[in-house]
Amino acid sequence: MLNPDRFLADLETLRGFGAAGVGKGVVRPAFSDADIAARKWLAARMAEAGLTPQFDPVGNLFGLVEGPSLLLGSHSDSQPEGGWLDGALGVIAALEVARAAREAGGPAVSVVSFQDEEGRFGVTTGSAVWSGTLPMDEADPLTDHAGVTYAVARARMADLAGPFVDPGRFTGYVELHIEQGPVLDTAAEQIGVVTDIVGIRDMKITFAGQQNHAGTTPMHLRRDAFQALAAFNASIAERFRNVVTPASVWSVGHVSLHPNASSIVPGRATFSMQWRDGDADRLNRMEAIVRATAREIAEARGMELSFGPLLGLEPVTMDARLRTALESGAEAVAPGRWRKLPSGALHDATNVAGLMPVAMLFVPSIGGISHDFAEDTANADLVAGLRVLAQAADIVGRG
Ligand code: HGY
Ligand code: MN
Ligand code: MN
Ligand code: MN
Repeated sequence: MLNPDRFLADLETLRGFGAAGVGKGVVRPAFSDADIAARKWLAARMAEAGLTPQFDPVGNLFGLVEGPSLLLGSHSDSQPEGGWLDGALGVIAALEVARAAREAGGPAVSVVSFQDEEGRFGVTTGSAVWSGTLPMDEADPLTDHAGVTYAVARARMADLAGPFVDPGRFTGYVELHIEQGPVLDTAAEQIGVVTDIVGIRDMKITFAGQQNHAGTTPMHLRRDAFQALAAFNASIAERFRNVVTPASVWSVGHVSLHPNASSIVPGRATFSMQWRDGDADRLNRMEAIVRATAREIAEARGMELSFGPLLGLEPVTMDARLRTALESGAEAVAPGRWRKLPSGALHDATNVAGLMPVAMLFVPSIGGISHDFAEDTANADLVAGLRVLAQAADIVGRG
């Protein structure tokens, strides 16, 4: 029997790994001590549930049943400042559904916690490597913002690593997640059945000028890398204007100035430029504008310009059969209090969609807040999500 108390207790235990900041905040980036400890605990919890835990070479953790099964899960790494539910909810709900199914002779369900969904090294790195969209030799040289390579980070888990799990053993993938936006909370609804997931592009850009004394260098002679970055950021919205829609989004989320000192004209500015949209053509047109704008600014200001690797994922549509199962579950658990909606956040489901049918469901985020310590969801909504996931697994299992 599905046990909501056991599910909520496991979620609380997982929160204890990397608990930080105010409220229910979590700092558990991929391959950190807290993340590795959490994965070891998860593996033990899977084994107790009668699943066979298996780590792969990039830190993804599976809890497997024998024979063909439906795969449920999400990720258990967090943003550098994250909440307790982003990813964790889908993993622990999957564990509870699989455990209850084993106890009661329910459908064959396996569990996964993907690694580095939050993009310390790339975009949804663990599921991207597992699904083959990101070759290992391209992943290994990727660096985090401190310059640590993926190869070095994943070596921290080398003692746990087994072979990659064969995706062919899974009949489909369903991921429960918090919405991370305001739609369900504002409408006082409990469940969102996802229709599509946006696509994304993410690229590091560097302007290199001339580092110099901030007191003696006349303004007109400076080649100030921060001013180039500021000019880029100030002009990009206008440059995008004829291409984007109200659903398009972009962010400069990480900035690093060198040497980052009050009395030095910055010689180098490296920043992340990320953009998302539901339309692949539009993502490409935005890329052309990003590159052209950076080039023009570099030329006008005497900067050297370099672009890092362009990382990205295409928009995907959810599988109709799995979606219908989720819709039936939603109507049974939360009659009249659910809707269909697209996802503006990325998920491992995007990568898995290249291998098998996938679907997703959301529960509300209080105040629409996520990627912040304040992220939270009412217990009743967490449990509603668990119940819909279990019902959908049942429906799919019965064929
Ligand atoms: O950024 C995202 O959409 C995801 O939470 N990693
Ligand atoms: Mn997530
Ligand atoms: Mn996230
Ligand atoms: Mn001096």
